[in-house]
Amino acid sequence: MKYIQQTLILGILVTNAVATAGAIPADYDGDGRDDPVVWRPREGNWYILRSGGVCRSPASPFWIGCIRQWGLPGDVPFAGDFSGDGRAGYCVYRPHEASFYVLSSNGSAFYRIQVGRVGDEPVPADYDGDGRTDLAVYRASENRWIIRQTHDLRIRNLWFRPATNPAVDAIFLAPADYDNDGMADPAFVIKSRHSYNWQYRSSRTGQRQYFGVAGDDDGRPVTADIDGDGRSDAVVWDEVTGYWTFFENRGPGSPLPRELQWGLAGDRATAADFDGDGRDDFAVWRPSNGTWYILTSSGRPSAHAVRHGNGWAIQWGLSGDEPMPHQP
Ligand SMILES: [Ca+2]
Ligand SMILES: [Ca+2]
Ligand SMILES: [Ca+2]
Ligand SMILES: [Ca+2]
Repeated sequence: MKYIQQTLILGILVTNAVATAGAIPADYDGDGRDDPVVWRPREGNWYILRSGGVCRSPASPFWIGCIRQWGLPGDVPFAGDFSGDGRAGYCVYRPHEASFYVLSSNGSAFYRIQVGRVGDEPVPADYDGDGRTDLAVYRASENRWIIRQTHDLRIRNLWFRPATNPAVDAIFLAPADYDNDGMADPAFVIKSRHSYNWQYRSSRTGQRQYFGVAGDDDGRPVTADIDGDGRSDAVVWDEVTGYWTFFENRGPGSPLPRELQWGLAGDRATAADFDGDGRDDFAVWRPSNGTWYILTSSGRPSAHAVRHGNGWAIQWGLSGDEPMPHQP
């Protein structure tokens, strides 16, 4: 019996190491590969296309995937690992209550927690680096990040504002781990005059750091670690041309930005590690046909998918759904 328990513990550790490789926890069935998910606002249902594992409570089998109800119309769904077991759980933010509703992946914990006040913006991520997603909001009027740390259940306030210029077109909130210390860093993406400038507050040094890419006017940032080095990278998807522009954030000596085309106007872009090789894969979800188009970094197929150009396609979802992981 002792031997079996040790094996199980090792199994969990291995799963953790793989499942947390992507920038956002999104492996619901715990097989080390992230799972395409759509959230249906009118039902509050999560539809999980499980990549290999089984549907474990609190989710139930649904066709080739799993289903779980969590949330109401008007909520904003977030992926995250709330129990630290390497499996993604269920979280929605309800703006008019300034509250998060969380259901952990094993169903053992469900709770509502208010963080900040109405008008704040939700920015959940693992800021204290304990492997569990911390509920957090950003209050723009005070440049304040309000973080409920999971390791001690205390509120931590951080002041970090975007450094802007008069030409700024848009500011996106983009917390992720950019310096590879295991702790998410408060971050913004500043869009101005064909450039996308990432600015983050390093959790290692407390200093503001910058990197970015050039791009067209119709871009949206995507949170992704595309080379799997533990540092989130600069990724922009152009909503008109379907071009991805990406820069591997490796500090001094980083390679030049590159681009490739994947997706069409009207698609929704996201990224996760669908093939489980530790690198996030570019993906678009097409509302008109509910189909995921996934360009896996290994070239191997994502679960249940059929060949589509250089990548893979799988129908999962209906028009009006929200593809997950949620992006800035
Ligand atoms: Ca999976
Ligand atoms: Ca945490
Ligand atoms: Ca960090
Ligand atoms: Ca991958």
